[in-house]
Amino acid sequence: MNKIQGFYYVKSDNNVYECKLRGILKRKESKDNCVVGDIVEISEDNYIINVEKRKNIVDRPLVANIDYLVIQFAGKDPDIDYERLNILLLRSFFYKIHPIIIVNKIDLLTPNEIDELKNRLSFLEKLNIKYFLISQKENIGIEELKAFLKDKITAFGGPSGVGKSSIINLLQNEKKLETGETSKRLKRGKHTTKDTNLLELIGGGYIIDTPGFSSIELPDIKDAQELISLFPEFSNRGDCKFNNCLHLNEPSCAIKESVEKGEIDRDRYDFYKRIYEKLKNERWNRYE
Ligand SMILES: Nc1nc2c(ncn2[C@@H]2O[C@H](COP(=O)(O)OP(=O)(O)OP(=O)(O)O)[C@@H](O)[C@H]2O)c(=O)[nH]1
Ligand SMILES: [Mg+2]
Ligand SMILES: [Zn+2]
Repeated sequence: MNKIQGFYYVKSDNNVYECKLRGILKRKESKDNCVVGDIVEISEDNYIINVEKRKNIVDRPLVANIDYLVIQFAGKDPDIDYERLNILLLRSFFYKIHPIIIVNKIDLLTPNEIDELKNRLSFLEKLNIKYFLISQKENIGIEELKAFLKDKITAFGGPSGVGKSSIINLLQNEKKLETGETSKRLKRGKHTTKDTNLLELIGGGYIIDTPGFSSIELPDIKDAQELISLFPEFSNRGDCKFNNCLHLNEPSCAIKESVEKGEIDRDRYDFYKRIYEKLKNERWNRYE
């Protein structure tokens, strides 16, 4: 479903229907009663009569039911920032968007460096997160990526200069995005994508290229238990001695034991502790 000036464009099979919103759905006077990405039911006379429950929704751009968040990095130039990768993962779990990792520019890596990279990324397999090692420049892994994103709504995020616009240009032909040289000295891209884009994929599906998905601001996590829930590898680990265990210094902690046994990645656990400290100091303690 797409919305342009009061009309809603509903795609069904291979047809697009120009629709209006049934009065009862407008009742709320709210801008999010029917948004891009919604799955809707339409009547014979082209009214939207029902909006299905959403699996997620984001604002700026206002889009619902995003299937994947691609978190993109480059193998080199710039190097992968793992802290940033973990923050983007945290954000995708918070917004309930399934994350996918892309490492682009693997043409710049030696076979040894590719092996090291796979090693560093192995924690993703434990989280059931798929990753793609690709090169836009040498056309490596692009077809597999295309097949994976077909018919899905995919948002792209990641630091500047990793080749997001370059990849997106390969996947869609609606509008070409500006790509820039990565500045050697500063290790960041020169031309930054600033505008909001919702682009149709060549084989079906949509891509969203919006700076918001690259943000590394911590989302509005309200307490420690919510933070813990954003670490999927912490679930189903058996019981800690204390049922409100924060998995920090408590005795008989199932999470710490899993870290010792190598079942939970230590870097991920250390990341958890850093974010816990940060949120505790900067947000949760403020009104105590
Ligand atoms: N070697 C190599 N360079 C690449 C590859 N893909 C993109 N680049 C280069 O990387 C630079 C940055 O690419 P962009 O597509 O502009 O990066 P971006 O992620 O969109 O950057 P922002 O819009 O600033 O967020 C450009 O000079 C590209 O030519 C690749 O696979 N290999
Ligand atoms: Mg760009
Ligand atoms: Zn514990």
